[in-house]
Amino acid sequence: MENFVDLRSDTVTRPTPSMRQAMAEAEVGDDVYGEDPTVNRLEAEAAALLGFEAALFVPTGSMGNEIAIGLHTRPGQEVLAEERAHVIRYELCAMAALFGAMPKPVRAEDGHLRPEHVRASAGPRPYYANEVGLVVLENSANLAGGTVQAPAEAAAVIAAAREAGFRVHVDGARLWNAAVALGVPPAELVRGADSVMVCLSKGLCAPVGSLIAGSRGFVTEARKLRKRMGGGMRQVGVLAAAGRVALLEMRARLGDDHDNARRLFQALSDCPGVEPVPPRTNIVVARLTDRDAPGVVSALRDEGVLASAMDATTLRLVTHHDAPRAACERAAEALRRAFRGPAPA
Ligand code: TLP
Repeated sequence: MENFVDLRSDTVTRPTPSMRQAMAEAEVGDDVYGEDPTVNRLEAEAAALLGFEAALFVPTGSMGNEIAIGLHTRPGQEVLAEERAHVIRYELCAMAALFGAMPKPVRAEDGHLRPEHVRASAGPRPYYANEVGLVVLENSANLAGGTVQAPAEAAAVIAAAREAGFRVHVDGARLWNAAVALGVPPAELVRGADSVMVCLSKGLCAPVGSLIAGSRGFVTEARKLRKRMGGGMRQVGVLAAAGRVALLEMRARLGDDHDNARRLFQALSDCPGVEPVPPRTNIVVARLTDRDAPGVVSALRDEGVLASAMDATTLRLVTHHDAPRAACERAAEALRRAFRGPAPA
């Protein structure tokens, strides 16, 4: 993939030189015994940054989301989320397969649930009607085009969920991008929620790792469930060291990725048959009106650009640290070339 501009995802980012150095020098211990000082530091720093009592290092964002779902629901309950949410589309039905929970997908054009979506599932109901246990918010909302939910909007939907007696988990895989785009501290986006999952291994470039944060009691239970799922790790300070660099050094530059996403949006806006969503963060999603997305992905590949087809008609490009301005400008030119000429019949 060396000669390609790889815009499939920000998950393709590689650890930076300072991460590799921190990894080589990391102080470690057995984290199942709670004795890895680097992990303990990372967890404390993340909890403080997110405004929660405690946090837990987990191998992946998916495991973090599923641990939260497992702890916040009982078997037979529903999980209310926007229909394109990662927990609904990309976690292999883990909530059902592992915890007996059923997704309750609802559509919100910009990917963000509103209080009315929550209220529609609340209130008195006969004992034989399905019951929601948990609301999952996603900020930024990946498949909606990296859209962001501002603090007041998040607070309103969280308050509605509280009033209805539902728990709230935030999938903040890219909470950092949302916070930078909105110019607010990350904690303001999750205030009042029961838990949040954040990723270190996407735009922040760490090789591995996510965190879930919540109350001390939640994190105690999360630690047990992580172990039950086979996620108890030993001298994992080697990875947490890269995660600390991610948290401390890599958030400040995310605005560059957002600028580059706007450049790609401009290029796509000039292309026939393409309806891109104006990006607020590092994700550009476009609906294709007269071509199929896999065909466009392969035409772009021939031009040296890697993109993703999220479904038959949705193209996604994600900007990140390893695709700097010049690479994104090349990609913008490639987009213009790929869409030139008539659409295939
Ligand atoms: N998203 C990946 C793919 O799985 C789609 C990507 O390329 O965007 N929540 C959100 C909102 C995510 O976008 C992702 C990864 C996850 C959770 C899961 O994180 P991992 O891959 O660490 O399990």
